[in-house]
Amino acid sequence: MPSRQTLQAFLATARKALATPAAQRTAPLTFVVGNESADLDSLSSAVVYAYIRTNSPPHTLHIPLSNLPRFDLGLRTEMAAVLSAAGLGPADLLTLSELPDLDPDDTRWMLVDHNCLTGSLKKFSGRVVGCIDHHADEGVIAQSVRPRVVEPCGSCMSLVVDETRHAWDNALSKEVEDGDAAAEDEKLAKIGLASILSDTINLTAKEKVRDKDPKAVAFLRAKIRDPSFDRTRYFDDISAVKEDISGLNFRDIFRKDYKEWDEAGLKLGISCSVQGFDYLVGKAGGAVPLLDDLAGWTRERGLDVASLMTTSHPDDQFQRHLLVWGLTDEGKAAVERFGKIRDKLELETWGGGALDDGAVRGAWRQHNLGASRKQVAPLLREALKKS
Ligand SMILES: *[C@@H]1O[C@H](CO)[C@@H](O)[C@H](O)[C@H]1NC(C)=O
Ligand SMILES: *[C@@H]1O[C@H](CO)[C@@H](O)[C@H](O)[C@H]1NC(C)=O
Ligand SMILES: [Mn+2]
Repeated sequence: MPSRQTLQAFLATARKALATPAAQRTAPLTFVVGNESADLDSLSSAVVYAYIRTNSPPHTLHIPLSNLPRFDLGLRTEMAAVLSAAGLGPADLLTLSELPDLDPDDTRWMLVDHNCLTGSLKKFSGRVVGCIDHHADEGVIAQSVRPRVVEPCGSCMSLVVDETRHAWDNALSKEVEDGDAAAEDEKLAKIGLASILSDTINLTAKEKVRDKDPKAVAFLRAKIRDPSFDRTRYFDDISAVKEDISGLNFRDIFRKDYKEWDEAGLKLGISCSVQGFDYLVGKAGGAVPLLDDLAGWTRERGLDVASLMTTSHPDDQFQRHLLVWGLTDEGKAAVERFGKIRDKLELETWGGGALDDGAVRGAWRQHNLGASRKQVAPLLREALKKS
């Protein structure tokens, strides 16, 4: 029976393959890449799928690529925590920073957690050979590629597990070179479990969870033989890391989960934070230093309107906070227009007006808890339009 590498040795092999000069390569490089949002689901789906496929016939090396620059990997603290539970670290992953300038013809791409290549990877769009994703199908990828699994599910990882279930069992029945097979399987299962539990809030997010989520969780859980492993504690640990931004500076907090739009010639940027205004003001040492840091970020991005949205759960009560700031003359006018269309967000001045200036900057507790950035961004973009 052929053997397989440990997860760490596999990642080292992938790195070596990427560094091999084109003239010495005998076959195209096959990549597995996730969404440019580079969240836990994307990063870990790429690693898990690549490992299973590489260890299944026809044993083509699949290189898992993290869809972000190496510098930004440091912001993905939850991924670092999950890797560490598997005895790995961020240094084991490959990022866009290690991707050489490749001729698209020398490559093949398997997409996970998205179904349309973006950014610097767009030039490889003609070389997509497969896709597993839980976002809406943009219809860009040929119907003929295999696998082509694009369907709603709590986590893309659940679809990866479902699709590779048999390959998984066959691949993992092989002995491991320089390692213990059962231990390696546990590592892989833990990486898989993390994103499913995280994306589905421990399988409780009813509107997101589909049949394949609990099925994948049961499948992965059964591979973990460590009697001390406690699924709930694992979920709690990942959640705690996700919300721990104490080690980040404010620029990193503002760019960790950041999106930008150009609308009517104006630039809007919205940062999301997993800690509320109370925490952020406390961390900054006051409202003024917090606003100074935010102003620095808005200057760096050249924004007309900046927004900061937060989620938090003081005393187990879920809260949303929202700050909107008009920075240029046109941005200030947009914030004024926002004042007329923001009713549905059910806003109440936050902290007695500690972060408000009463005109071009408002900060509120948002009582409409259903409105995430997906709902708030269109309102702000509407306000940017001069009418
Ligand atoms: C990437 O993920 C985000 C958030 O999960 C989603 O909104 C977006 O559509 C995805 N991108 C693609 C190209 O599928
Ligand atoms: C997570 O789900 C498990 C199984 O349903 C349950 O026993 C546990 O209490 C849940 N934990 C949390 C923190 O929600
Ligand atoms: Mn996802």
